[in-house]
Amino acid sequence: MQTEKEDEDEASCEEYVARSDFTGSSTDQLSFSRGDRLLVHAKPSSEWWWAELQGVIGYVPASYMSQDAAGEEEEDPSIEDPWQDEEYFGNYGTLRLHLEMLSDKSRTEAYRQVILSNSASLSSKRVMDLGCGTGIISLFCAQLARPSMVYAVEASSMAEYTRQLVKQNGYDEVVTVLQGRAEEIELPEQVDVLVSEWMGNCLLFEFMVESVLLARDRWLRDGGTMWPSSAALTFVPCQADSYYAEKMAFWERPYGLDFTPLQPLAQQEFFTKPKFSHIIEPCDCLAAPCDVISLDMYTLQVGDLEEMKGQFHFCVEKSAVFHGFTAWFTVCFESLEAGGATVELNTGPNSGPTHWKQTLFMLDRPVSVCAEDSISGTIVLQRNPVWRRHMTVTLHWTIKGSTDNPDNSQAGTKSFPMWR
Ligand code: GJV
Repeated sequence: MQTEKEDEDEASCEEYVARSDFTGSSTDQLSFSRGDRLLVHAKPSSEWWWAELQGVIGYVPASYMSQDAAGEEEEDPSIEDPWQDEEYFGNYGTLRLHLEMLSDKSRTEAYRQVILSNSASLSSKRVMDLGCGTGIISLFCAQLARPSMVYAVEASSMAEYTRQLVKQNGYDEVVTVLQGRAEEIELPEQVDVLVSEWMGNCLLFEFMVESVLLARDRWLRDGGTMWPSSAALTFVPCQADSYYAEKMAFWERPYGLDFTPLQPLAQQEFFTKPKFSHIIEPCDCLAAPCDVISLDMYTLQVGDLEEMKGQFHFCVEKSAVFHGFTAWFTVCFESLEAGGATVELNTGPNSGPTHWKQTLFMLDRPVSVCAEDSISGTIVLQRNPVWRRHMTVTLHWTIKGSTDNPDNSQAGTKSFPMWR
């Protein structure tokens, strides 16, 4: 295969310019600097290309490559907005996503509960609701408490309707809708409480949390309250029999024919990226879940988001086929009163369903594990340096057979782009 490629006409290579620095994490990946010109020989997947730099060949992440006209990379109009705001806020300007979020009872009731259980303390407080959407949290504040002012900030065109909803419900004295990016709007004063529903799939995807941190540093008074106050990403090794059967085992003998040559393609197509919208049953968990990343919303810094690392150690509880890992998140809302009850929104399999569901990371090959085996390793969430709402989740794991099962030891590693 390799030699055939080399025989190919030089003209089949394309020149690309690196958009930013990259350090390869294995021997078959190239390292390069922003502005380097690379010759791309092949594009075996949409994420990883086979490229050449100064005579050295290796894999490069496709998202770092830009096909600029020579020398124009500094101000190339083809470099899209790395936040993809037009598309992002365009989507939030329609009802589809708001309907999904408002129909999510666990989510919406959790925020309602936070307001309700703090209603006395919210009296005369100034609140900012960042990314208010249709304004539901701001409306709960006005309906259930007596804040002095709620600033409802929304960048999408939904803000125009939110203003109408506020008026229609008679709360326009309390709720002020500000249309614009939270990073750009001006408030007349700082606030006592910054509330936002910013969590994405696998907690961080979309990176709306960055907007929340920037608003915190600018608009939250010293000693003010963040809602949520903390967040955690939880991981568990799991079986995923039906998903595996549907996408991979299917090719073994459909209609009495051997379709297994398609399995590598199936792996590439279905298991390269995580599966959003997975629903894991508690019985699919092979061990007790473990928090791999914890965020303190008071101390977290924007720079911390570039790379977040965590560790896990699981003790397998039953013999099963280990297909992958499932992730979900929990956020906590501390009380405004010392000693007051904390409200929690848990999106895991032992809590009520939410529109986030769970996120499944499939291994390339399932592994049979037994009770008492251990699965330990690390997780790294690497924010995409170009596409700021995206990230790559890299997992390293080691399975150690128990003393009864010492042969069952192996290690693996896999990187999952979400999505770029
Ligand atoms: N400024 C203003 N509104 C925003 C911003 C921002 N920086 N970022 C997102 N929104 N939990 N993953 C708005 C967005 O338009 C949408 O209405 C809402 O916040 C997203 C909330 C749910 N998304 C999420």
